[in-house]
Amino acid sequence: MNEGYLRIFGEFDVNGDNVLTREEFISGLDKFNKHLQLTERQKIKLMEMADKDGNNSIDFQEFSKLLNEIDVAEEEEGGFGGVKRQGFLPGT
Ligand SMILES: [Ca+2]
Ligand SMILES: [Ca+2]
Repeated sequence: MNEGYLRIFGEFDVNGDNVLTREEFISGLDKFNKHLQLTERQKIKLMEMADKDGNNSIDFQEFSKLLNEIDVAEEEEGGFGGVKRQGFLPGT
């Protein structure tokens, strides 16, 4: 269990039911968007990346997988390279 991821998940999960709806995910991203500068399209793409089983909601398992993928993608693409450094993800 990654406590840092759990903390971020909690920030996204406004109503505390341990599942992120599409709305919670998108508005969660918006909270950090001043750093990330994601377009609407990128946000939807992230949502689709995160939602592995395609049920339009994101549970913690899916969420932490997404964060792992972002970690991995950091070096390859550089697109989310600033995510961790700018405080979106806590230091591990
Ligand atoms: Ca929720
Ligand atoms: Ca899902």
